[in-house]
Amino acid sequence: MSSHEPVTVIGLGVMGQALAGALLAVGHPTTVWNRTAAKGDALVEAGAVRAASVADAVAASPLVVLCTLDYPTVRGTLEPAVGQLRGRTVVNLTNGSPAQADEMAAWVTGHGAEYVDGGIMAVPPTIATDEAFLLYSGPERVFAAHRETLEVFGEARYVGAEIGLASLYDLALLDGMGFLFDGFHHSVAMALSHEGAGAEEFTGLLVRWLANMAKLLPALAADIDADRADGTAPQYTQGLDVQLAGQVNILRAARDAGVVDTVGLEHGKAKLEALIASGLTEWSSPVSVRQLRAGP
Ligand code: FVH
Repeated sequence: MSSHEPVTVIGLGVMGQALAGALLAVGHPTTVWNRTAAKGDALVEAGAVRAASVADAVAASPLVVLCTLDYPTVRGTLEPAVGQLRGRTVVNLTNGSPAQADEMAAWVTGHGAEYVDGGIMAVPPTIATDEAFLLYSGPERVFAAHRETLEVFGEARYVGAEIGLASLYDLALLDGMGFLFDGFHHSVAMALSHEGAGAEEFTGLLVRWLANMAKLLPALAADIDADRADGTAPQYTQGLDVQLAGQVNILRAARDAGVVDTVGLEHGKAKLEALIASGLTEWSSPVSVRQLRAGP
Protein backbone atom coordinates (compact mmCIF):
# COMPACT_ATOMS: atom_id res chain seq x y z
CA MET A 1 0.00 0.00 0.00
CA SER A 2 1.49 3.34 -1.07
CA SER A 3 1.87 6.05 1.58
CA HIS A 4 1.51 8.62 -1.16
CA GLU A 5 -1.72 10.57 -1.53
CA PRO A 6 -3.96 9.29 -4.34
CA VAL A 7 -4.37 11.89 -7.08
CA THR A 8 -6.68 12.23 -10.06
CA VAL A 9 -5.43 14.06 -13.13
CA ILE A 10 -8.07 15.29 -15.57
CA GLY A 11 -6.87 16.56 -18.95
CA LEU A 12 -4.15 14.52 -20.59
CA GLY A 13 -2.74 16.86 -23.17
CA VAL A 14 1.02 17.13 -23.28
CA MET A 15 1.08 18.92 -19.93
CA GLY A 16 -1.46 16.70 -18.17
CA GLN A 17 0.47 13.62 -19.29
CA ALA A 18 3.67 15.09 -17.86
CA LEU A 19 1.93 15.86 -14.54
CA ALA A 20 0.38 12.40 -14.23
CA GLY A 21 3.66 10.76 -15.31
CA ALA A 22 5.53 12.64 -12.58
CA LEU A 23 3.07 11.46 -9.92
CA LEU A 24 3.33 7.84 -11.09
CA ALA A 25 7.12 8.02 -11.14
CA VAL A 26 7.26 8.72 -7.40
CA GLY A 27 4.53 6.24 -6.45
CA HIS A 28 1.29 8.22 -6.17
CA PRO A 29 -1.76 6.09 -6.92
CA THR A 30 -2.91 8.02 -9.99
CA THR A 31 -6.30 8.00 -11.68
CA VAL A 32 -6.58 9.66 -15.07
CA TRP A 33 -9.37 10.87 -17.33
CA ASN A 34 -9.32 12.63 -20.66
CA ARG A 35 -12.00 13.45 -23.23
CA THR A 36 -9.93 11.52 -25.77
CA ALA A 37 -9.27 8.41 -23.73
CA ALA A 38 -6.39 7.09 -25.87
CA LYS A 39 -4.13 9.90 -24.64
CA GLY A 40 -4.02 8.03 -21.32
CA ASP A 41 -2.77 4.74 -22.79
CA ALA A 42 0.91 5.22 -21.96
CA LEU A 43 0.02 6.35 -18.43
CA VAL A 44 -2.16 3.29 -17.91
CA GLU A 45 0.73 1.13 -19.08
CA ALA A 46 2.89 2.91 -16.50
CA GLY A 47 0.41 2.08 -13.72
CA ALA A 48 -2.32 4.71 -13.81
CA VAL A 49 -5.98 3.77 -13.43
CA ARG A 50 -8.21 4.98 -16.24
CA ALA A 51 -11.55 6.17 -14.86
CA ALA A 52 -14.59 5.15 -16.88
CA SER A 53 -16.20 8.56 -16.43
CA VAL A 54 -15.23 11.97 -15.14
CA ALA A 55 -17.50 11.35 -12.13
CA ASP A 56 -15.52 8.19 -11.32
CA ALA A 57 -12.29 10.12 -11.78
CA VAL A 58 -13.33 12.79 -9.27
CA ALA A 59 -14.61 10.17 -6.82
CA ALA A 60 -11.33 8.24 -6.97
CA SER A 61 -9.02 10.68 -5.13
CA PRO A 62 -9.09 13.38 -2.46
CA LEU A 63 -6.95 15.57 -4.73
CA VAL A 64 -8.15 16.32 -8.26
CA VAL A 65 -5.73 18.15 -10.59
CA LEU A 66 -7.09 19.68 -13.79
CA CYS A 67 -5.10 20.78 -16.81
CA THR A 68 -7.20 21.36 -19.91
CA LEU A 69 -7.38 23.94 -22.67
CA ASP A 70 -9.12 26.74 -20.74
CA TYR A 71 -11.55 27.45 -17.89
CA PRO A 72 -14.74 26.84 -19.89
CA THR A 73 -13.47 23.34 -20.73
CA VAL A 74 -12.63 22.74 -17.06
CA ARG A 75 -16.16 23.74 -16.09
CA GLY A 76 -17.71 21.70 -18.91
CA THR A 77 -15.61 18.69 -17.94
CA LEU A 78 -16.52 18.88 -14.24
CA GLU A 79 -20.27 19.51 -14.78
CA PRO A 80 -21.16 15.79 -14.92
CA ALA A 81 -19.17 15.22 -11.71
CA VAL A 82 -20.66 17.91 -9.45
CA GLY A 83 -22.22 15.22 -7.26
CA GLN A 84 -18.76 13.82 -6.49
CA LEU A 85 -17.01 17.13 -5.71
CA ARG A 86 -17.96 17.40 -2.01
CA GLY A 87 -14.94 16.85 0.25
CA ARG A 88 -12.39 16.89 -2.60
CA THR A 89 -9.68 19.44 -3.25
CA VAL A 90 -9.59 20.73 -6.80
CA VAL A 91 -6.29 22.17 -8.03
CA ASN A 92 -6.76 23.85 -11.37
CA LEU A 93 -3.53 24.24 -13.35
CA THR A 94 -5.25 25.41 -16.52
CA ASN A 95 -4.29 28.78 -17.99
CA GLY A 96 -6.90 31.44 -17.20
CA SER A 97 -7.47 34.98 -15.97
CA PRO A 98 -7.84 36.07 -12.32
CA ALA A 99 -11.55 36.78 -12.88
CA GLN A 100 -12.02 33.25 -14.26
CA ALA A 101 -10.20 31.86 -11.22
CA ASP A 102 -12.60 33.75 -8.91
CA GLU A 103 -15.62 32.37 -10.77
CA MET A 104 -14.23 28.84 -10.77
CA ALA A 105 -13.48 28.99 -7.03
CA ALA A 106 -17.03 30.12 -6.29
CA TRP A 107 -18.49 27.35 -8.45
CA VAL A 108 -16.28 24.57 -7.07
CA THR A 109 -16.65 25.57 -3.41
CA GLY A 110 -20.38 25.96 -4.02
CA HIS A 111 -20.38 22.22 -4.66
CA GLY A 112 -18.61 21.48 -1.38
CA ALA A 113 -15.02 21.13 -2.59
CA GLU A 114 -11.91 23.12 -1.69
CA TYR A 115 -10.26 25.06 -4.50
CA VAL A 116 -6.68 26.09 -5.21
CA ASP A 117 -5.72 27.84 -8.43
CA GLY A 118 -2.35 27.40 -10.07
CA GLY A 119 -0.10 28.45 -12.90
CA ILE A 120 2.58 26.23 -14.41
CA MET A 121 5.85 28.00 -15.11
CA ALA A 122 7.37 25.09 -17.02
CA VAL A 123 7.11 23.19 -20.27
CA PRO A 124 6.23 19.49 -20.21
CA PRO A 125 9.81 18.12 -20.46
CA THR A 126 10.88 20.16 -17.42
CA ILE A 127 8.05 19.00 -15.13
CA ALA A 128 9.53 17.36 -12.01
CA THR A 129 12.94 18.96 -12.64
CA ASP A 130 14.65 21.80 -10.77
CA GLU A 131 13.75 24.13 -13.62
CA ALA A 132 10.00 23.87 -13.05
CA PHE A 133 8.08 26.08 -10.67
CA LEU A 134 4.36 26.37 -10.20
CA LEU A 135 2.41 29.22 -8.61
CA TYR A 136 -0.51 28.52 -6.29
CA SER A 137 -3.12 30.74 -4.66
CA GLY A 138 -6.13 30.13 -2.46
CA PRO A 139 -6.64 29.09 1.17
CA GLU A 140 -3.19 28.45 2.66
CA ARG A 141 -4.33 25.55 4.83
CA VAL A 142 -5.66 23.75 1.71
CA PHE A 143 -2.44 24.37 -0.18
CA ALA A 144 -0.38 23.24 2.83
CA ALA A 145 -2.37 20.01 3.13
CA HIS A 146 -1.34 19.02 -0.42
CA ARG A 147 1.99 20.81 -0.70
CA GLU A 148 4.09 17.66 -0.58
CA THR A 149 2.19 16.16 -3.48
CA LEU A 150 2.27 19.39 -5.48
CA GLU A 151 6.05 19.62 -5.04
CA VAL A 152 6.28 16.55 -7.30
CA PHE A 153 5.54 18.76 -10.34
CA GLY A 154 8.26 21.29 -9.50
CA GLU A 155 8.82 23.92 -6.82
CA ALA A 156 5.39 24.75 -5.36
CA ARG A 157 5.37 28.52 -4.78
CA TYR A 158 2.40 29.76 -2.73
CA VAL A 159 1.69 33.37 -3.72
CA GLY A 160 -1.26 34.22 -1.47
CA ALA A 161 -4.81 33.62 -0.35
CA GLU A 162 -6.40 35.81 -3.02
CA ILE A 163 -7.59 33.23 -5.49
CA GLY A 164 -6.65 35.11 -8.68
CA LEU A 165 -3.03 35.82 -7.71
CA ALA A 166 -1.49 32.71 -9.27
CA SER A 167 -3.27 33.50 -12.55
CA LEU A 168 -2.26 37.15 -12.41
CA TYR A 169 1.43 36.34 -11.88
CA ASP A 170 1.31 33.49 -14.40
CA LEU A 171 -0.11 35.76 -17.11
CA ALA A 172 2.21 38.65 -16.19
CA LEU A 173 5.19 36.29 -16.49
CA LEU A 174 3.91 35.03 -19.84
CA ASP A 175 3.43 38.66 -20.89
CA GLY A 176 7.11 39.34 -20.17
CA MET A 177 8.08 36.22 -22.09
CA GLY A 178 5.91 37.27 -25.03
CA PHE A 179 7.65 40.64 -25.29
CA LEU A 180 11.04 38.91 -24.97
CA PHE A 181 10.30 36.52 -27.84
CA ASP A 182 8.76 39.31 -29.92
CA GLY A 183 11.89 41.37 -29.32
CA PHE A 184 14.07 38.42 -30.28
CA HIS A 185 12.21 37.92 -33.57
CA HIS A 186 12.23 41.64 -34.34
CA SER A 187 15.91 41.91 -33.61
CA VAL A 188 16.78 38.88 -35.76
CA ALA A 189 14.55 40.13 -38.61
CA MET A 190 16.54 43.34 -38.59
CA ALA A 191 19.98 41.69 -38.37
CA LEU A 192 19.20 39.24 -41.19
CA SER A 193 19.18 42.10 -43.71
CA HIS A 194 22.95 41.65 -43.68
CA GLU A 195 23.78 38.64 -45.79
CA GLY A 196 26.75 37.66 -43.67
CA ALA A 197 24.82 37.27 -40.44
CA GLY A 198 23.11 33.99 -39.69
CA ALA A 199 20.39 33.96 -37.03
CA GLU A 200 22.41 31.67 -34.76
CA GLU A 201 25.56 33.73 -34.93
CA PHE A 202 23.66 36.95 -34.28
CA THR A 203 21.65 35.35 -31.47
CA GLY A 204 24.89 34.59 -29.64
CA LEU A 205 25.40 38.36 -29.35
CA LEU A 206 21.76 38.96 -28.42
CA VAL A 207 21.80 36.40 -25.62
CA ARG A 208 24.96 37.93 -24.18
CA TRP A 209 23.46 41.41 -24.32
CA LEU A 210 20.08 40.43 -22.86
CA ALA A 211 21.66 38.36 -20.09
CA ASN A 212 23.63 41.43 -19.01
CA MET A 213 20.55 43.64 -19.19
CA ALA A 214 18.45 41.11 -17.24
CA LYS A 215 20.86 41.52 -14.34
CA LEU A 216 19.65 45.13 -14.04
CA LEU A 217 16.00 44.18 -13.52
CA PRO A 218 16.09 43.69 -9.70
CA ALA A 219 17.61 47.18 -9.29
CA LEU A 220 14.96 48.66 -11.59
CA ALA A 221 12.28 46.83 -9.57
CA ALA A 222 13.73 48.35 -6.39
CA ASP A 223 13.37 51.79 -7.99
CA ILE A 224 9.71 51.04 -8.75
CA ASP A 225 9.03 49.87 -5.17
CA ALA A 226 10.82 52.87 -3.62
CA ASP A 227 8.86 55.26 -5.83
CA ARG A 228 5.56 53.59 -4.89
CA ALA A 229 6.42 53.54 -1.18
CA ASP A 230 7.33 57.18 -0.66
CA GLY A 231 8.29 58.77 -3.97
CA THR A 232 12.03 58.15 -3.47
CA ALA A 233 13.90 59.24 -6.59
CA PRO A 234 15.08 56.35 -8.80
CA GLN A 235 18.75 55.29 -8.98
CA TYR A 236 18.60 54.41 -12.66
CA THR A 237 17.67 57.22 -15.01
CA GLN A 238 18.49 58.29 -18.51
CA GLY A 239 17.74 61.49 -20.40
CA LEU A 240 14.54 61.15 -22.40
CA ASP A 241 16.19 63.07 -25.27
CA VAL A 242 18.90 60.39 -25.46
CA GLN A 243 16.27 57.64 -25.31
CA LEU A 244 14.23 59.23 -28.07
CA ALA A 245 17.24 59.80 -30.34
CA GLY A 246 18.16 56.10 -29.95
CA GLN A 247 14.59 54.99 -30.62
CA VAL A 248 14.42 57.08 -33.81
CA ASN A 249 17.68 55.47 -34.98
CA ILE A 250 16.38 51.94 -34.31
CA LEU A 251 13.18 52.73 -36.19
CA ARG A 252 15.06 54.12 -39.19
CA ALA A 253 17.54 51.25 -39.27
CA ALA A 254 14.75 48.68 -39.00
CA ARG A 255 12.92 50.22 -41.97
CA ASP A 256 16.17 50.42 -43.97
CA ALA A 257 16.80 46.77 -43.12
CA GLY A 258 13.49 45.79 -44.70
CA VAL A 259 11.49 45.23 -41.52
CA VAL A 260 7.97 46.24 -42.50
CA ASP A 261 6.28 45.72 -39.14
CA THR A 262 7.58 48.61 -37.05
CA VAL A 263 4.40 49.21 -35.03
CA GLY A 264 6.10 48.35 -31.73
CA LEU A 265 8.99 50.70 -32.44
CA GLU A 266 6.64 53.51 -33.47
CA HIS A 267 4.63 52.94 -30.31
CA GLY A 268 7.83 53.13 -28.25
CA LYS A 269 8.76 56.40 -29.95
CA ALA A 270 5.28 57.84 -29.39
CA LYS A 271 5.48 56.94 -25.70
CA LEU A 272 8.81 58.71 -25.29
CA GLU A 273 7.43 61.75 -27.12
CA ALA A 274 4.40 61.76 -24.81
CA LEU A 275 6.64 61.71 -21.75
CA ILE A 276 8.67 64.62 -23.10
CA ALA A 277 5.47 66.51 -23.98
CA SER A 278 4.30 66.05 -20.39
CA GLY A 279 7.36 67.98 -19.19
CA LEU A 280 9.56 65.09 -18.07
CA THR A 281 13.24 65.08 -18.93
CA GLU A 282 14.39 61.80 -17.36
CA TRP A 283 13.36 58.25 -18.12
CA SER A 284 13.21 55.74 -15.26
CA SER A 285 11.41 52.46 -14.59
CA PRO A 286 8.86 54.10 -12.26
CA VAL A 287 8.03 56.55 -15.07
CA SER A 288 7.59 53.70 -17.58
CA VAL A 289 5.35 51.67 -15.27
CA ARG A 290 3.25 54.73 -14.39
CA GLN A 291 2.84 55.49 -18.07
CA LEU A 292 1.70 51.92 -18.78
CA ARG A 293 -0.83 52.02 -15.96
CA ALA A 294 -2.20 55.51 -16.28
CA GLY A 295 -0.53 57.47 -19.04
CA PRO A 296 2.32 59.98 -18.45
N1 FVH B 1 2.31 22.87 -22.89
C1 FVH B 1 2.93 23.89 -22.32
O1 FVH B 1 4.11 24.11 -22.50
C2 FVH B 1 2.19 24.89 -21.43
C3 FVH B 1 3.01 25.23 -20.22
C4 FVH B 1 2.31 26.13 -19.25
C5 FVH B 1 0.89 25.65 -18.95
N2 FVH B 1 0.17 25.40 -20.18
C6 FVH B 1 -1.29 25.22 -19.99
O2 FVH B 1 -1.66 23.87 -19.71
C7 FVH B 1 -2.97 23.63 -20.23
C8 FVH B 1 -2.96 22.41 -21.12
O3 FVH B 1 -2.02 22.63 -22.13
P1 FVH B 1 -1.44 21.42 -23.00
O4 FVH B 1 -0.14 21.90 -23.52
O5 FVH B 1 -1.48 20.17 -22.25
O6 FVH B 1 -2.48 21.41 -24.21
P2 FVH B 1 -2.94 20.20 -25.15
O7 FVH B 1 -1.88 19.21 -25.33
O8 FVH B 1 -3.50 20.86 -26.37
O9 FVH B 1 -4.12 19.54 -24.31
C9 FVH B 1 -5.35 20.21 -24.11
C10 FVH B 1 -6.18 19.41 -23.14
O10 FVH B 1 -7.46 20.05 -23.01
C11 FVH B 1 -8.47 19.11 -23.38
N3 FVH B 1 -9.59 19.77 -24.02
C12 FVH B 1 -9.56 20.63 -25.04
N4 FVH B 1 -10.83 21.00 -25.36
C13 FVH B 1 -11.65 20.34 -24.53
C14 FVH B 1 -13.05 20.30 -24.36
N5 FVH B 1 -13.86 21.05 -25.12
N6 FVH B 1 -13.56 19.50 -23.40
C15 FVH B 1 -12.74 18.74 -22.62
N7 FVH B 1 -11.39 18.73 -22.72
C16 FVH B 1 -10.86 19.52 -23.67
C17 FVH B 1 -7.78 18.16 -24.34
O11 FVH B 1 -8.57 16.99 -24.43
P3 FVH B 1 -8.48 16.09 -25.79
O12 FVH B 1 -8.48 17.06 -26.95
O13 FVH B 1 -7.21 15.32 -25.69
O14 FVH B 1 -9.71 15.27 -25.75
C18 FVH B 1 -6.44 17.98 -23.63
O15 FVH B 1 -6.58 17.14 -22.53
C19 FVH B 1 -3.38 24.90 -20.99
O16 FVH B 1 -4.20 25.70 -20.17
C20 FVH B 1 -2.05 25.59 -21.24
O17 FVH B 1 -2.16 26.98 -21.39
C21 FVH B 1 0.80 24.40 -21.02
